Amino acid sequence: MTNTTSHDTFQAACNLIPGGVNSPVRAYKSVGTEPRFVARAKGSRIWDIDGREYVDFVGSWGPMILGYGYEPVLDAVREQLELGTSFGAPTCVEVEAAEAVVNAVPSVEMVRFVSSGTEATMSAIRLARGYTGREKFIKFDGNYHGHSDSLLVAAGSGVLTLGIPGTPGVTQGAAKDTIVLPYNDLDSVREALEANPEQVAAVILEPIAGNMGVVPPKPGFLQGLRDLCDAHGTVLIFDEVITGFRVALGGAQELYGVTPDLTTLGKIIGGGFPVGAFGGKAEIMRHLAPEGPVYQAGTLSGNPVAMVAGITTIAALSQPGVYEELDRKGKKLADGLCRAAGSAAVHTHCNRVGSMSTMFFTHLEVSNWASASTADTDRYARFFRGMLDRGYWLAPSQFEACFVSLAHTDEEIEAFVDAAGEVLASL
Ligand code: KE4
Repeated sequence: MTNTTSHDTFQAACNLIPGGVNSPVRAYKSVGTEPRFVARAKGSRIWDIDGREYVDFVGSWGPMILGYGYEPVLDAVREQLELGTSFGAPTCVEVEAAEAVVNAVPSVEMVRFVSSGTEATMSAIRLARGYTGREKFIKFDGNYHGHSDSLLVAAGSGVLTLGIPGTPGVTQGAAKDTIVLPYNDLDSVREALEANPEQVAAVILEPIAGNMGVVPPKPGFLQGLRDLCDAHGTVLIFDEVITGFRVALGGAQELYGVTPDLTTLGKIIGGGFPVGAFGGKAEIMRHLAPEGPVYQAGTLSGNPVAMVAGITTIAALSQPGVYEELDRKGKKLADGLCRAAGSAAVHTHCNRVGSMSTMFFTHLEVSNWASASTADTDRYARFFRGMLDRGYWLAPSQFEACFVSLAHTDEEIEAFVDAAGEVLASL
């Protein structure tokens, strides 16, 4: 591989990898420019192969909450590498990682590790179906739970109609049991459960949405779902792949005081290595093979390198004051951005929870997909390109979160806000 520029490498990549990337959002299609290829990262900074330096607010889509190359994580990984990278057999570090998750996340009495968030949510849905003997489940428009077939489903014509395939390759059969409802709309959930008595295995949601941009739950929404699921014998699943260990050590369920039956995790618990997990009530989890009849498996599940990275990351996040500091920095960034947009007379709406936030280019309050989708994505693309040129690495989509890490300094956040003010004024 002799290419030295992002442009040349991208051209070569496009001949070898579909779209030149291994995950679509990385191709920068929605922001109208070519992707920058990363050389390295450290702390809050990331460098591309062209030698350009950026302050990063993507954090590998969430995992890098401590900053890149956090030394204790690197030390733990180096030690494990010498012992072995994968055995396909049980190891003590998997038990230690399970204990760390059980101790931190209120709903989790038992946990199973997998290798991605997609595997975690796919498995949690199967487990809920096996546990209840029911086939339908409810998800919400604008929530993303990875790319398993039954979750790649678009809303049907009416809120009570079953889902339709969200992409070619997903069959009607795979989509027919998925009900897609508006986020933050408790009445639609009540209607769907009453219209499908004793048929709905689960309700799955992002307790704080991150995949339509950041959209917090409306007051009462999460508790309302808890009450409805209790009344209907439906399993409540919080997909905390983003929010787990992000907004609190115990995730959104700790922050809002609502406990689901199952929780899916990923990103942060792998400390940058491929990992996912699903856990919850022991009574439900014990239905999983080999203890119970619901099959689920994985060659690299509980990979020891990912486990030690996760254990070390969770230990660092367990220190006193960590989430207060993340919240302070997240507030500094989001408030600064909103002030800058106001000064530039650009209509935006900012949503934030802790160190995750999104500035939507719309004048509407954003509380679901219908309002999020009114955002001016062309204007976001121009903002993105302006910030990239000024050395700021943002999510290449309006409908993602901006993440602050413990490594970001106040000075970096202030400089970011100043640069944003310049770009916003030029839009
Ligand atoms: P993975 O299979 O990508 O590890 O996780 C899927 C997933 C599940 N649940 C939630 C709430 C998620 O946010 C994700 C994946 N997040 C996206 C970014 N929002 C990953 C980035 C990408 O697709 O490249």
